[in-house]
Amino acid sequence: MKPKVTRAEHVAACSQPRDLPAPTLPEVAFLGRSNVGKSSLLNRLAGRRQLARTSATPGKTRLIHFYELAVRDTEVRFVDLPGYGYAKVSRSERHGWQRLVEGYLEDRPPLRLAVLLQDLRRDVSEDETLLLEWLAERGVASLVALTKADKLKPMRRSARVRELAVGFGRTNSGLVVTSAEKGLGIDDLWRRIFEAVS
Ligand SMILES: Nc1nc2c(ncn2[C@@H]2O[C@H](COP(=O)(O)OP(=O)(O)O)[C@@H](O)[C@H]2O)c(=O)[nH]1
Ligand SMILES: [Mg+2]
Repeated sequence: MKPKVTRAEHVAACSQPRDLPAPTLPEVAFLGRSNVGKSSLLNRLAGRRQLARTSATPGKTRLIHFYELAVRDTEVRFVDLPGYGYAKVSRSERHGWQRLVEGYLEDRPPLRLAVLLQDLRRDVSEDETLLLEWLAERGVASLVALTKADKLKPMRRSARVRELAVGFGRTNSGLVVTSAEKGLGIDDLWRRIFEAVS
C-alpha cells in the first residue's frame, strides 16, 4: 500500500555546517551526482510535485535542504544534500561541498540512513565507492537507490541491476531500483525508510 504523506514542508536551507537546524526528528539523507534525479525522487516520495525543485542548471546551488514529512504515525526529516561530480566546479567549490556535506554526515546523531542515488545507466565510479566506504567507516547505514529505471527496457534493466549490484558489492537488500517518472520502487524505498527511522 502506498504510504500517504499528510504533511510535507521545506524547513531549512543551509550553506554552512553552523547553520544546520537543531535536530528534532530522525533524518534520512539523500546524496548523489548532480542530475541523478534526486529532486524528482524526493518529490515522488513526498507525493508532491514541487517540494524539492528540479533544476535545469545542475550543480548551481550548494545548499543542504531539510524537509519534514508526516506519514502514517511517523515524522521524518529528509535531508537533500548538494550534488557532486559537476564537471565545471572549481577546486574551492569542491572543497566547499566536502566541508558542508561531510560536516553534516560526520556529526549528526539523528541521521538514520544515507541513500546514495545512482543513475542505473552509469557505471559505479570512485566517487560512489569512496563515499560508501566513508559512510561505513563512520557507522552510517546506507542504501543505494538506482534511478531512472524507466530509461531501460525490462530485460536490459535486470541485467544492468545485476551488474551494478556487483559493482557496488551489494545484494538486493542494500539496493533499490526506482523510477521517479513511473513511480517504480517508491513503496520499497518507503518501507526501508520506515525500517530505518522506527
Ligand atoms: N526518464 C526519467 N527521467 C528522470 C527521472 N528522474 C529524473 N529525471 C530527469 O533527470 C533530470 C534531473 O532530475 P533532477 O530531479 O532535477 O535531478 P537532481 O539534479 O539530482 O536533483 C531531469 O530532467 C528529470 O526530469 C526518472 O525517473 N526517469
Ligand atoms: Mg536537484
